Amino acid sequence: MATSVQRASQLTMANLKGKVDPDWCPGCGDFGVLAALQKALVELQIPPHDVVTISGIGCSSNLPGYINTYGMHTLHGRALAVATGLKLANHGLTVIVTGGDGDGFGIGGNHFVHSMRRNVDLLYVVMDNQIYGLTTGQTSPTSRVGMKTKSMPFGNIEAPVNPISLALAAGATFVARGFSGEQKHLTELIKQGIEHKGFSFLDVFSPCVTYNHDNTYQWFRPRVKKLEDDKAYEATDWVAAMEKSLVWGDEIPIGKFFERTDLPSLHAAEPVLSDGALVRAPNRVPAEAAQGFIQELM
Ligand SMILES: Cc1ncc(C[n+]2csc(CCOP(=O)(O)OP(=O)(O)O)c2C)c(N)n1
Ligand code: SF4
Ligand SMILES: [Mg+2]
Repeated sequence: MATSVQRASQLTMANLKGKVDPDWCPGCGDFGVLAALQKALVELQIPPHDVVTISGIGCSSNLPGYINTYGMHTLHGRALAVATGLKLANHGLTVIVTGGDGDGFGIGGNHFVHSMRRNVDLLYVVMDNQIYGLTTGQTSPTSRVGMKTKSMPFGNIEAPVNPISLALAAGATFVARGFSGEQKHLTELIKQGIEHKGFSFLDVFSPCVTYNHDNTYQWFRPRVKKLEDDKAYEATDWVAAMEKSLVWGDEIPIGKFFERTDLPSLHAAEPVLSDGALVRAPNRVPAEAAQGFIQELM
């Protein structure tokens, strides 16, 4: 039985509450993602000072302000680049990147592909609402063909990105899909993604109740089917995962599509980091030279 001292040091949901409350629209799917992320950190008992939450720009990208961890709200589409630098500087930290479909698959598409190819050890959670929410309802890279938005009032004419197929093709070593309306399931996927050593990609259906009237909770609920309920499905089979990633319609799979654990993450493959985290390494630049650099940048 835990003593009162042990209990006091236990991480709780209250410890992870941010200094400001979310200003998301009532009913926004992002509330469910934030709650699942906090729950996952509590269940894994990872202290807030060991976690950094990094985002780009968008409604979803406001998340780091609403959780009590270290955090950075960076530029539109640039969160993964910042997160890669951070992980290489201090690989002891748990790095979680959050953002939207526009942020991650549009303007940030290049970083998305290359971070997966490099197997950077972080969890990337995309709150995929198939629309640009923050900028009040334009077509995004995951909007369905025919969807009418402010930027395409006669209907979207562009084929959407399939984030799961793209992640598999780019070499992500953990690929999953969740739904904000399936809290327990989502929490489990986040936990697995955090614990995976390498790039974990988690695409989450997170309905925008204000601007996307096509892909609503009511639309998703009868369609989402958990991969875990299919006992024959093996998440170690890349070809099977690729086939599953193409399933979309009356049935939409959620859950873990794929995981492999045989590849080193970027920091583990980097010989310079084999002696420990860069931030703890002795400074190899002579003091005078360092002063020179600092002066130049001032
Ligand atoms: C370089 C740059 N281009 C465009 C914008 C405008 N902008 C801000 S958020 C956003 C899209 C947001 O959509 P998404 O990433 O899907 O996030 P959501 O708001 O839906 O959560 C855009 C185009 C910007 N802030 N910076
Ligand atoms: S506009 Fe959409 S994505 Fe943004 S907070 Fe409102 S419901 Fe959420
Ligand atoms: Mg969006």
